[in-house]
Amino acid sequence: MGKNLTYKILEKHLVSGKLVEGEKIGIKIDQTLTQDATGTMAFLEYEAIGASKVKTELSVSYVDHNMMQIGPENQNDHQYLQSVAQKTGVYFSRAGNGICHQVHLERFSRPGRTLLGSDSHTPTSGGNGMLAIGAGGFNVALAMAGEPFPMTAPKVVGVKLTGKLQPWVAAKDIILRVLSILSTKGNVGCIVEYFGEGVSSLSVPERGTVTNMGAELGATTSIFPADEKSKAYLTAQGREDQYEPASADADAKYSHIVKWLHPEKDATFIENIRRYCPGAQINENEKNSDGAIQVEFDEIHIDLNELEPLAAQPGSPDRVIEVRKIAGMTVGQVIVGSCTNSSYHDLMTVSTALKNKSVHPGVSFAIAPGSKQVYTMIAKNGGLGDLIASGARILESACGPCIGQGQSPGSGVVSLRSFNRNFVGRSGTSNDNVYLVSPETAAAAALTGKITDPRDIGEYPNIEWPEKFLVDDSMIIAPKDDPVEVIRRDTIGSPPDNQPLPANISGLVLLKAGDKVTTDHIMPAGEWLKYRSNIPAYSRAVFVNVDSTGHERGKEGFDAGEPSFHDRALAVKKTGKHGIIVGRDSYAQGSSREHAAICPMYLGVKVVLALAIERIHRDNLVNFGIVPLLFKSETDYDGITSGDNLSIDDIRNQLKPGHDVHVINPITTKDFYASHNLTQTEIDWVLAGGRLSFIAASKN
Ligand code: MIC
Ligand code: SF4
Repeated sequence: MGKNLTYKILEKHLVSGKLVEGEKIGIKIDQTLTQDATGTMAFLEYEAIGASKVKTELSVSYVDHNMMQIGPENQNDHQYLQSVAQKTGVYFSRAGNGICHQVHLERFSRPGRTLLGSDSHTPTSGGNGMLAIGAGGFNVALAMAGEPFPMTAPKVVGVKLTGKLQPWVAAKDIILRVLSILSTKGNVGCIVEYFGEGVSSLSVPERGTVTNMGAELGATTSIFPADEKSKAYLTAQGREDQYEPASADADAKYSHIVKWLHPEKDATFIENIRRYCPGAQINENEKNSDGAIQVEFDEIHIDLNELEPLAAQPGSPDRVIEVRKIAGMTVGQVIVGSCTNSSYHDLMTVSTALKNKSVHPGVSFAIAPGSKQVYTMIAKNGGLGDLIASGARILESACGPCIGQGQSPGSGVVSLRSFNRNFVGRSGTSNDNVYLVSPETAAAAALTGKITDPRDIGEYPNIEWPEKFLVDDSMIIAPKDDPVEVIRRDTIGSPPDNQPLPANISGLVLLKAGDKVTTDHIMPAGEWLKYRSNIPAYSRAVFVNVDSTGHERGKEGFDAGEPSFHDRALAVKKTGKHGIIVGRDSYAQGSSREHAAICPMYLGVKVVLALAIERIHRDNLVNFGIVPLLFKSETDYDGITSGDNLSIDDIRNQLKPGHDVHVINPITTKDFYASHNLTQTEIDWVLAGGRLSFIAASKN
């Protein structure tokens, strides 16, 4: 039986374990990337474990998130990162050089290699045949120190592409279609692999858009083969010597996927599985205790000829709808940028569509090119001038509005963005209304002031890819061998510190949240982002926009009068009790930010209990000594109320691989068993109070 590309790359990088679906394995990491918002903590941790020069083939530290510089914090972080990169043998991409994923794809991605990045959109480089995985900063610090990356040998979801994208239909529409089938839930432990003749019509940056937003599926990563298109891309980047073909065998097998979906709540996903997965079985009679039915399929098939412009409606990237079905809605803001869609092709398509025309008077239209390379090229060829002439607001090459760093929309204003996430409030406006669309659909709305199917605005620009990109790496500083003094100013804190797990948990439920809590809910970015290198300061932001019953600020039921999570948690900590967070399905989806574990840890949280916890967050909890427990049924979740006391007696001995943990509510005397999927090694880390404490204890 032939092998898929994922398993071929894993096989070459396997350091420990058996390469069998579901088994725990360790893989060698060839490259790492960090960005400034997660990187300061990652480098503080790297220093704390006593590592010196990195052991990877290549590690790059980017500055792209914390760019506003209101107060001294951001530049203090930048200078710390630049100096520590020099000291540790890491390349440093300066502020202004572009968004980490776009720059990494352009300048460093290599087919067949592995990449670990402290950012959930690291899979962007999967567009160039890499196995590129997002992780918490501590895992990346360990990879820089030469440690293998622990993961579960994945299920591989095969997505077969046929045909060719039609005018005005874009790569963004491919990934939105995939999200409309797989949803953001239930894909933990999967890698999505694209194959089929339709792949060859897509350029590497287009593939990068698809693998980038694959992060929204909650999958480990997504990957395309490396082929003639990859060779042409690397040649145009002056890196033809780094090309190697990488693809699945012709008779490769993909995994059999089984999902549990709710017949009513998940009706659209079930319908799309029926439509796009040949031979799918919808086992209506196979119901679990929560009323979900079993859905099985082998491959997803998407005919690019038939694809049409799509949009993700506000709240979640999987609320996908055809653009024509929402056409006519008044739009107040349009932004093209972010690591998903800010390539040369994206910007030139928009610029050509807007050439000699004016942005609609009701629309605030902004662009943020993904890299200095893209920016310089559109500046030199006149594309930027056309955008300025049309009325576009020009932003710097950085994450910017994607993470609530400026351009927050007005209350309830419809904002169309070429980004990858539209969680409520992420834009910086609590009652925002953000739709995720392709740059093509964004351009159409910028012109008409309404959601518009781009196929209705006229001739398609058909931008040619350049034979040579403008290569100028002067903003990437190579590490030096000379001794370097690390610049550590007063706003830079210390790496997190924790105590061993107590003998008994005597806890209080600080928050009972519902489904799909994102890391943006746990640790908001926006105005708080500048505190990433200072845990006490940043911990004031934990769940700051959510009340104890999980209601979001700006939504009905939100109790603005109750003390903040931070204050409630510290009050509980003072009494000697432990904090517990309760979540439902898909807890902590989204970003890789390990602060969503570190700051709750700092506030005394010892246990997170949920129906399902997303992969990166689960690993972050373990790394920082918080026990990730799983409800075995919705009834147990339903039985808990915010403010409940929960005890776990003798937790240190109860935690054994494959053994359930007994949770007691001493007041209602309701008790239940919760499961976990920790290995013995992970249990040892949790018992020590996290990996930093574990490493420190093993040195003594
Ligand atoms: C995001 O898109 O949410 C971020 C900001 O890039 C995060 C990383 C972070 O929180 O710093 C991510 O995707 O991992
Ligand atoms: Fe930056 Fe947004 Fe991409 Fe995250 S998703 S790396 S914030 S552009």
